Amino acid sequence: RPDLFQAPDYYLLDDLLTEEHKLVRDSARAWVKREVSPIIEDYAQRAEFPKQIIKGLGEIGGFGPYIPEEYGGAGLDQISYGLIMQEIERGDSGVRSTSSVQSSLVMYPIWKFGTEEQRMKYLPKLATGEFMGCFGLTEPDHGSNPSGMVTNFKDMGDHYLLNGAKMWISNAPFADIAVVWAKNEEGRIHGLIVERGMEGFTTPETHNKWSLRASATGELIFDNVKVPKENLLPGKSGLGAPMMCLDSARYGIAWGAIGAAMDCYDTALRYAKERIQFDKPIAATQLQQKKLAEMITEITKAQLLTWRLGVLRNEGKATTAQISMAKRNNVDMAINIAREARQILGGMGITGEYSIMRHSMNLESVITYEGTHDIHLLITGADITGMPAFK
Ligand code: TGC
Ligand code: FAD
Repeated sequence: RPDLFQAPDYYLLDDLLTEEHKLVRDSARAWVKREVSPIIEDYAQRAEFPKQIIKGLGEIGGFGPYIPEEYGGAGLDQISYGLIMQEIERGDSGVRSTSSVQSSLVMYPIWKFGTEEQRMKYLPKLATGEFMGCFGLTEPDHGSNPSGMVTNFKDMGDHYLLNGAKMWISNAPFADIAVVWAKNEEGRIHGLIVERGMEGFTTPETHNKWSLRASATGELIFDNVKVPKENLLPGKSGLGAPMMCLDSARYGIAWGAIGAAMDCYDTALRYAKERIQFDKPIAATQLQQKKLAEMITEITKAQLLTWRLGVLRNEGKATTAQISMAKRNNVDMAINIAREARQILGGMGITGEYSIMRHSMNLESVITYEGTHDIHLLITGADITGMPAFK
């Protein structure tokens, strides 16, 4: 019932937002209600990404919300960026994935580490969705530990020769460009822009996912791909470069997860008020009230945590560990709410008539990608003890 959606705002958080924040959020919300919610279940069932929404995603600031306007971005602050992610993920985590990847994993590294020529060539077209991008960090044998990657490139004088493979790459099957992280002959990680059509570059799709079905996932295979030298991102090398992109994307996911949780809570609350069993609404029973009361409590805590993180990001003060805490907490919160909300709907909860089961399955990917639930706990552990347990 997307027409009936209301965002829970139990602690009057709207008072902390500017008029611009509310305008940006409300436009994104209206667009999601109109363009995403009515069609997304069907696309998820068919395991297909709805390409017709790309233009609209660009128009609501879903591609590069905080990238400066001179490069085609929306030039917004971090809270607006977060609110856009929240509204998109209220519709579907897979659509938010496309937005996160394009914004924080493709546009951000080109903006931060690219040359002026690279920025002008790619960013305006990425901002409108004329170009779509993907981000290749994960490999078949190196997921949580990307520094072990084996994808590599050699300097051949007038070009680089790229070999290797990336796995689990969102948007890969249809992306026009890929920002790929690979090691040079000295073992140093660099970012390269690989374009569709380069000989030896293929992007086979990953099928049979039970999660994020409306998002296209694939591999990136590099078999002696000749990459022009001007496609190397010169501004930063080492694992820190992709990690900076992840900081930005994980921050957006922390907001996005709240959107998925809000939609589950809202749907469950409405259903519980209307569903009559034993001659009264199930919302009048203590057990269902416990579930709903705990949901709104957890959503409210996540909203406050994330709003504060947004302020810190605006001030340039948010640390990687603070972002990890929010990503981990909020996705875990959302997945638990999805599970409880599904139960409130009884048998109806397992159908595609309602969005909850789709959110629940989607969140299984969200809790794994961009650093697993465990890895984010270990990042917090390393931060507070100074003793990284993953070494
Ligand atoms: P570690 O020794 O900690 O660091 C290596 C070097 O990197 C630097 N660094 C950072 N620099 C800037 N910003 C950050 N956030 C940084 N984090 C690390 C660090 O200072 C160091 O620099 P230097 O000069 O001393 O060499 O690295 P480690 O190898 O021990 O790994 C740490 C660990 C495990 C936390 C990290 O590798 C990690 O986060 N792993 C999880 C992997 C992950 O998140 N992959 C995501 C792939 S992309 C994706 O999932 C997209 S999903 C699609 C969607 O978003 O919708
Ligand atoms: P592994 O690293 O093998 O982890 C398996 C388990 O071991 C996990 O539970 C993990 O927490 C645990 N574990 C690992 N190390 C430790 C440790 N030191 N201590 C304790 N436990 C540990 N990647 C990209 O680069 N680009 C993308 O666009 C992208 N999109 C994705 C889309 C989807 C739908 C999915 C599912 C994944 C995507 N990924 C992408 C990959 C994602 O980032 C990885 O799946 C994730 O980082 C985990 O890596 P892994 O799957 O290899 O699991």
